[in-house]
Amino acid sequence: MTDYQPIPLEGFREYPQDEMRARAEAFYGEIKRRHTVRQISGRPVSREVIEACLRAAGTAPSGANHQPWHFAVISDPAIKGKVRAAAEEEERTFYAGRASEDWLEALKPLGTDENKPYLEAAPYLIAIFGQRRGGIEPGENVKNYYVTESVGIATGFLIAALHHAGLATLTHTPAPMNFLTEICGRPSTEKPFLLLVVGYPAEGATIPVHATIKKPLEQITSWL
Ligand code: IYR
Repeated sequence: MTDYQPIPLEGFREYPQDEMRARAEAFYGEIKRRHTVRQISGRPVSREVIEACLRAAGTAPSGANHQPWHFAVISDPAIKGKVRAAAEEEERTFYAGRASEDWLEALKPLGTDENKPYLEAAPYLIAIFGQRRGGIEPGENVKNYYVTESVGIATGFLIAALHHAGLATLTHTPAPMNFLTEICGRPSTEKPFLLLVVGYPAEGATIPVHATIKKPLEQITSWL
């Protein structure tokens, strides 16, 4: 690892107060239109757009800047089919009894079940992995830190970037997700974090009313 070497901060932009306020409100206005979409169309999406969004995700802060993430981008219909089959198998046991009564109760307003047609319909599935070991340089094998936090933040960036580009996403977390390691050919030092389904919303796509309820500021903050 190289020693500390400072260079000037160049990208930072300061805005006049009015503009700062307007930008903050504008961002909120845009991000609040994001919703998880469970009806995804098969309409193709350009790979360049996905690449740009992944580059944005890759700028996320991470423990010791090790960037402990891997994004396996699946567009091959045969692989999507395998993912769907494996995910639905897990989900069948989940909905048939592995999930607690409380959990199933909590899911009712979402209207989900064990059928996951979007795993085949969507143009892209992005399987996101956290790397327990790695480092920055290719081939490095040092310990990574705050892996879950880092991958979570990068995933947040990715979801925001895709929404900003005009695409819908669905965060899918079949439990357990170990089948993703094998299907994507990832090493056992990586842990599947989440499967992101990406595409355009299907014609007439709906969302649950439940999803529109966002806690007001007073409920999610305290100012000390
Ligand atoms: N993985 C299941 C169940 C599920 C769990 C939660 I927590 C959700 O917010 C949504 C679904 C499924 O995908 O159906």
